[in-house]
Amino acid sequence: MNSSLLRAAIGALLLAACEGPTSAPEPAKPSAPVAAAEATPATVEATLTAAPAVPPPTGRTAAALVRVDLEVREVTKQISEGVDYVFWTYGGDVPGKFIRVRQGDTVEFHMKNHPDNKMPHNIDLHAVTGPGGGAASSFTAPGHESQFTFKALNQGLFVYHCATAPVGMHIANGMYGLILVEPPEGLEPVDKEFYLMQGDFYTVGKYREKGLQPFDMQDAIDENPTYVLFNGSEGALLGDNAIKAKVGERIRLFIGNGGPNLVSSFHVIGEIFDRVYTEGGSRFQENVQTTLIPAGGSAIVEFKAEVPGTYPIVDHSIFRTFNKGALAMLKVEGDEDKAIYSGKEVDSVYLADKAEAGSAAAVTAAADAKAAGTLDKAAQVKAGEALFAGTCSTCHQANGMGIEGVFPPLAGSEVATGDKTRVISIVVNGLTGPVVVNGKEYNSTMPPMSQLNDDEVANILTYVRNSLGNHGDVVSAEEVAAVRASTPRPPGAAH
Ligand code: HEC
Ligand SMILES: [Cu+2]
Repeated sequence: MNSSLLRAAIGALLLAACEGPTSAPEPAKPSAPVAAAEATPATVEATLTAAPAVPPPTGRTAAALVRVDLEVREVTKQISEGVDYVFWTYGGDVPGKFIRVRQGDTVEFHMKNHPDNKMPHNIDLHAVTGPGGGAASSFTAPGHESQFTFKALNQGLFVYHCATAPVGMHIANGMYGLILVEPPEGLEPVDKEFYLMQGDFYTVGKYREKGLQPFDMQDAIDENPTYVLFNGSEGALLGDNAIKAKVGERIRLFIGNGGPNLVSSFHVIGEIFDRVYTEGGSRFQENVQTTLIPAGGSAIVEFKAEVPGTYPIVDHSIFRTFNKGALAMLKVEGDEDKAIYSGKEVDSVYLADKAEAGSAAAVTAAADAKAAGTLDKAAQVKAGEALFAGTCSTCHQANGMGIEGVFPPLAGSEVATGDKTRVISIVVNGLTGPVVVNGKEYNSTMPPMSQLNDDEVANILTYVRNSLGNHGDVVSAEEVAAVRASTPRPPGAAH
């Protein structure tokens, strides 16, 4: 089954359902006597949405009794292309369902723990005033349901999360979400609202190492994540899943940080936040570039889309974006405004290997074929081409011709097509000093590319040896692993 396709389809459906302009709270109907409504508040079922969709405004001017039904599911899903992880979720996805209520509402909370689950779970909502935020009252064994009630005393954007021991592990597996308590008068209407939540993940395998990856407790204790992600999967908000808006629209992002460990330096490349409700509170700061979101905290950011283009959404602790997956995209469509921006697209600089549409699919196809034992040269070349575009092409150029006197060509290069061990070693360990390529001398430095995993190096080199005018053989991940194990990395290189 193609889970990313399914995901995209579900995302599109949800988005379509909630994309309309949000409306101001409707005035109370004259036929509803206010005094009576206060005595016995109306009972309403909360509309819950999966990210990036946000439920519509409550539209109410009086308190209500709001029923929330949330089911915990332990599910195996994709964390990165070709990489699976067992997530523990509120409602089937990471982050959990978005809950929207109004200040003064009484919330009747029902939590189910699906019978197929293995673990007990509970919920601590930061919007609750009371011991444990509901944690003790909501402790639920698999196949059971529990219920508790709280009054939403304070307005704001609050995180909720599991607080069952080991707490860090439950959160690291994706057990968090957001609950918005609207002010009595509602939030100012905007054109688009989206739900994003950052989290850090810890796997036994390296970043993008394929297959089902177990949780790594030691890395979690050391606060050394393998992945830092928006909405629980690398690519959850990339390509076709990007959030979308039109020029002129006002956009509101509800952003949470589930942690468990890292604080987020939340930033949208190419935008300035007109308003930030820092830490999800009721006051806003204006004209902000980057806002800090604590683990177990949130922010509401608002801005207007003035110029069309693709806007990368990142954690500006930037290695997390390029090497751990903390990247989402906002696509803005509409007319250029050359007075604000000249119009030259610079997306590829920031999007690296995500710039090429469909590139990830080729990498997954190769990973699937490898797992099935049917990997062939053609699949490796395809995957390698996509990966080459995101790493090697910066210097050796997309056509592999290099730049004379600076970066040697890989096309027609004897080194690139020669001894396998040597060329693998150049990629994982780098190269410094004079080399002669196609009769021209180069004397520079290529940094080690050892952050790439064995599959990635194998596919890139198979591509290099079989295209760009070269005709050669296949390089396997096992051959890369052998060279990695038997050669020393220069100081400072990734392991
Ligand atoms: C930051 C720029 C840069 C990047 C990125 C880069 N290289 Fe290089 N590469 C160089 C330079 C510079 C040299 C020549 C080094 C010297 O003068 O000793 C080189 C040399 C080489 C050589 C040996 C010379 C030849 O052309 O046969 C190979 C093979 C090679 N690179 C492959 C790759 C591959 C594959 C990647 C992507 C995984 C890559 N390089 C990424 C800059 C880069
Ligand atoms: Cu839990």
